[in-house]
Amino acid sequence: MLDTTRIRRDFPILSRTMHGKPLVYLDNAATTQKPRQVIDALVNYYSRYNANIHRGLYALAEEATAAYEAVREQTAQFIGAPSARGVVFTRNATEGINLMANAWGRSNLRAGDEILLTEMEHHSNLVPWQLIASATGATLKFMPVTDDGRLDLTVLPKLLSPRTKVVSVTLMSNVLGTIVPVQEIAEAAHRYRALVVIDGAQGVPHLPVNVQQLGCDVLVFSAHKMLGPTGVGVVWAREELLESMDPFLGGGEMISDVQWTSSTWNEVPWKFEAGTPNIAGVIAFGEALTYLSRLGMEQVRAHEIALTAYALKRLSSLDRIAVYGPRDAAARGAAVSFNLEGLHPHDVGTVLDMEGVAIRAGHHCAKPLMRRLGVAATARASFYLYNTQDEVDQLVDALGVARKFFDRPRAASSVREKVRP
Ligand code: C6P
Repeated sequence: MLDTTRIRRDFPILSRTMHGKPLVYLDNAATTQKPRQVIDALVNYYSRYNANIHRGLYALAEEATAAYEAVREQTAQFIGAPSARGVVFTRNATEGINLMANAWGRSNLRAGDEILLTEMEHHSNLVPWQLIASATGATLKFMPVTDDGRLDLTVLPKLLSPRTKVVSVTLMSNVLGTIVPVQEIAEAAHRYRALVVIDGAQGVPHLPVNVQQLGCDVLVFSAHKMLGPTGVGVVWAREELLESMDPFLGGGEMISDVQWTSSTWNEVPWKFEAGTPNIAGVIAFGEALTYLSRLGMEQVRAHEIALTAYALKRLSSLDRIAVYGPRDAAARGAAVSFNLEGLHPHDVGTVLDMEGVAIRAGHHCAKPLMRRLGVAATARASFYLYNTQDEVDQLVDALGVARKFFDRPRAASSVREKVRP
């Protein structure tokens, strides 16, 4: 069991108040808070060994390079990758998927080929594929979502064919919380020799992940959703796959030699890291990985299952509420979307904010999924390792305040004017 009292002491922001109330931060699917170990690592880098990496021949630069490259090793270990040479640092998960869609898609997709996605993808795992499809003539197909928010795998055999060149799926939905059986999908896709890309932006921060067990070719995720700083993403890909791909971005560091009219490329993974990377961010991400590994991802997962089960029970007991996604906490992650009947989720979010509770309200960058669910937007509470049952109770109490507030017509219209002129 996680000792949340102790954990919370590591997160300075969690002792803040908002509008005079203790901050209840429940927007972890958007970004998580940072422990002081991560914040200290940023300060320490800039105050003690700030230098550009891979370039300088002096000790300071070597220190920075060693610290940066050590996090590549650590990242590989964290996801069970066979070697750090498959780990590429990007700005975020979005850039990672764009890297794959461009660097792999440009030379491997042509008219008549198919890209298979799911109906629960975030725009980041949809728009890059739309762009490369329109550039190459490939087409997009989608695995459907069931009414209870799972993937309908019964149609997978019909969707896969020799035309399927890439299957790119989320490991966990940022709206429904659904955990996708990517291992099963990867096995089926590989029978057709399709490339399997996993969007781990929500999955990697919350589940124990081993790329060799998942059987994927590529795993993409963001540091900022797992205690790390913003501006750091990871693409892990099989080394021979990276070797076979042309670069995505051109510039310094990614070359072996440059002539006036042509260039040759650096070895992987550096071939994909053009320009000065987020050195401080990557080094601080190492502290986030250390923090998570010290707690243990199995423990993090167990904590979130218990908290999600409690949240689902409390939310479902409210009147006039629709809760989306699987009801079984063991089949889902800790992002819980809901709507209070008759209330716009933005209004709910505004009243909750006044109560100190931070949630996200909107389409969650998953507009096609919103249409599939028949809604324009949802409210979403998403939990992490420092959240507690008390905070779930505060969320539910704040929802009660919102309900009461909007059930009084005059008060409701005045807040609506304030929040949505
Ligand atoms: N979802 C949310 O509030 P970036 O922005 O590149 O770090 O992550 C993109 C991304 C990709 N895939 C999934 C499944 C995601 O949930 C996200 C980010 C945030 O749900 C911000 S929109």
